Amino acid sequence: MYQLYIANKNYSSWSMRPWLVLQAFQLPFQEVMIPFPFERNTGTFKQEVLAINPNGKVPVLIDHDLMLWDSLAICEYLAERHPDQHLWPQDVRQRARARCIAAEMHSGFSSLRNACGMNIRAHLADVGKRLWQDNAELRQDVARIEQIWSERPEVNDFLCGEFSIADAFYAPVVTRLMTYALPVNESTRQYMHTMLQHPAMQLWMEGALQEQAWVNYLESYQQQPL
Ligand SMILES: N[C@@H](CCC(=O)N[C@@H](CS)C(=O)NCC(=O)O)C(=O)O
Repeated sequence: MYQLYIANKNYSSWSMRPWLVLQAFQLPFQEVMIPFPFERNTGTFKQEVLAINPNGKVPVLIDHDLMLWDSLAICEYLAERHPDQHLWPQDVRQRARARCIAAEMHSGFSSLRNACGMNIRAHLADVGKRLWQDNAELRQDVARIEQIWSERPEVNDFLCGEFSIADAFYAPVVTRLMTYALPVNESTRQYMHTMLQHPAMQLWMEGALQEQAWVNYLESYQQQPL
């Protein structure tokens, strides 16, 4: 049984990725939630994470005495440990593509990530409209994502055919496009629909919507409701 340490489902996009992989492939795991504090650098979040991971971040996967602290490395490890489950696509060309696009997400799209933080329960269409007008780099990030998504094998497919680690890496983008109501094309909307039908995606989003915690430093666009 693995243990996966995560932060709030509403906000923690890096936690979401390996969680979706574990859940989608029904690998045995126990979720351990360490919620973000109300304000940055307050509360016990950092101490609790540092107690298991010197890098001070989540997600963290524990497998007996092995501790892994990076979302992509965690997914690679799970793929190695469960080769029959095909966490990466079976086809060698799709597998290579899946690795490229997961790596591109892991190391890029900083404008989208910075301007449109994941916030599943929020509705920030007005903010999204303003950002879309003012932020050319955000528009470029979304255009590149739409290009990647449009190259999936069939319009009703996941990014590289069957659901894979690549889809888990783009899952937080699906929620961001909804939260900020960014303008996207028909093919993108179809992929979002495919992802939103996935039971693991639905489970994570239900969990996010049930959370009550307000993390002030991740809510730059709205005030805490009274
Ligand atoms: N490259 C890391 C990024 C992990 C990361 O930035 N995690 C955030 C949560 S989504 C975190 O722990 N932030 C807490 C902090 O920086 O204090 C990964 O892919 O796992």
